[in-house]
Amino acid sequence: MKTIFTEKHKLRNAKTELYGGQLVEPFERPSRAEFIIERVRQAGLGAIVDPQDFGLDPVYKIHNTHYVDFLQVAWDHWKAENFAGEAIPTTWPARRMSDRVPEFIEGRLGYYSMAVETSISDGTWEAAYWSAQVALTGAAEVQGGEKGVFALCRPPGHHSALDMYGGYCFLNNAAIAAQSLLDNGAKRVAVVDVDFHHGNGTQDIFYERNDVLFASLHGDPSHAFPHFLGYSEEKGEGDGAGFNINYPMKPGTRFEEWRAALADALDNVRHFAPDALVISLGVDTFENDPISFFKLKSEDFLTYGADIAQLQLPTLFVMEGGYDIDEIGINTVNVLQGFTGE
Ligand code: SP5
Ligand code: ZN
Repeated sequence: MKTIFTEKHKLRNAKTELYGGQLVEPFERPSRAEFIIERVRQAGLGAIVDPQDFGLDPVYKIHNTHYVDFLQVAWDHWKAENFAGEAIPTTWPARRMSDRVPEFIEGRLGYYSMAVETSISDGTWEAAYWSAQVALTGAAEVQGGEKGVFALCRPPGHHSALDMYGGYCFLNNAAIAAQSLLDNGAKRVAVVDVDFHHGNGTQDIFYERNDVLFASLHGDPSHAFPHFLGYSEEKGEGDGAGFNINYPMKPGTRFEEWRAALADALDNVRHFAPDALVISLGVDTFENDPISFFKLKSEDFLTYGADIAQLQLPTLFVMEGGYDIDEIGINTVNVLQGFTGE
């Protein structure tokens, strides 16, 4: 299996995350991708390929221009204010407030964010741009006839929506890739999100559409980030009614139960009969993940990779979360090796 990867991910290197009332080193850090690519090499998974540059047009199919413009200048505007730390919002348009976009950077950060842990820092935009290009290159490889491709995206994407960042995500790489598959010949695409967290951005983006089936397995939002989306009664609207499927699961969920939810999701994919499958691949379902509460073991990742392969669909794996740095390479590559069966 080919891996699409660029060292440009390192440009995303924020120093601070607001966690438990303190500024800590971000969980979403450059070493994550370094450990994954090291394991890809060690396991002999296949060729490691640089992304092509598809420009911003495919990004604008998913995100609006005023949001993308904001991402490109946010750090410069923040820096111009001579604040001591990284760009972190402090105020939001909560219930019954105005939806106007403020001019001052603190107001803009609040307007465009869905969570505060994700500091914006120098290089964030460039890394996010290339992360989307990694996903787009993966989509092109899948359409070129590859059975399975690994887009080693960093930063991740599934919490990002039309005009919204947060949850360590800026551009929704999986959604951008799914749309590109559709724009280049696929009639239907399924996105299955196996990251521990609900893929709120991807759900939101495709909620009223029937050409993309979205299924997400995740920690019950009543107990887990992003807290405000991901309940089972969210099934899609309008043309999209019935094309959004959520599997929220309780703290302490083990592989047996998780695997049964995956089997149901994959049954729905089979019934949908898509031309291609995108897997939002987060390995924060691991038992030792520092911010999550599922109990998957390393060998379980191999097992479910093989379950996904049973669909026999052209499949693009898009990297999302996973924060246990020691095992992130093993767990991620286990899914891919389970898929290829090698
Ligand atoms: C892509 C991805 O996995 N994003 C996740 C972002 C989660 N950020 C908020 C984490 C808050 C965790 N609180 C957990 C308390 C555990 N004791
Ligand atoms: Zn996650």
